[in-house]
Amino acid sequence: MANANQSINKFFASTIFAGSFQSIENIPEFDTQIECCFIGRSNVGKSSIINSITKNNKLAKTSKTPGRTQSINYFNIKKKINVVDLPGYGYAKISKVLQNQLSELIQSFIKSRINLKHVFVLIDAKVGIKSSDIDMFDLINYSEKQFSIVLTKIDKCPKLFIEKQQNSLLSLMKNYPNYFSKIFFSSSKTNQGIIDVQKSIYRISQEL
Ligand SMILES: Nc1nc2c(ncn2[C@@H]2O[C@H](COP(=O)(O)OP(=O)(O)OP(=O)(O)O)[C@@H](O)[C@H]2O)c(=O)[nH]1
Ligand SMILES: [Mg+2]
Repeated sequence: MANANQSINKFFASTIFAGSFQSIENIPEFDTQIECCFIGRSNVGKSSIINSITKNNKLAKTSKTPGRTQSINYFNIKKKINVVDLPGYGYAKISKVLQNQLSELIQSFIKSRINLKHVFVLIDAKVGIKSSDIDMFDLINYSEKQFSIVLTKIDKCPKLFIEKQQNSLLSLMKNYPNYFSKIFFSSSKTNQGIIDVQKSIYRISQEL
């Protein structure tokens, strides 16, 4: 087991930044075709989880202030898979125009990326599900993409509370029987659950 985890860490340690794009049209044709992405409300920990899975705190830019990531950021792992960090949705403090622009960008990304194999939807364990998350589940479902949920920042919540969140999410996921795969539990602070997300991405990278 320790060896398996070591080789997983080695795989992720070779992640490189592959570009930042303001629009879908600007994304080049990469040699690496397979991709997966992290989406979620602003400040949920999308950029942080990229740094945690790659064990490189300088890779993705994180911030205490919501609305940090405003472009589409590509990270390439061993020419096998691209992992994509997207802007957050549902952040009320930026202008309505920018909110709509970012939301359009996320939506068109999910709809149009043919080789997008898996969408990880991040939900802050303490905050739970919001209507903007449900809009995203509907969009992913409509776009016929496989997805998982990652409950983030579990270091901030008691175990029982996390179990409650899990149960209500599982009940909601009955609406998405074809595309929902599973729930992950993670903390970028303590590294809990990060190995499970790594293994999942590794598996996706090996799919033909
Ligand atoms: N306690 C705790 N804090 C976290 C965790 N993950 C992220 N944070 C903090 O949450 C804040 C937001 O993290 P980001 O990774 O920038 O969030 P994001 O989803 O990329 O945010 P946007 O790019 O603005 O949409 C930062 O202050 C992080 O340090 C976690 O697992 N536990
Ligand atoms: Mg970010």
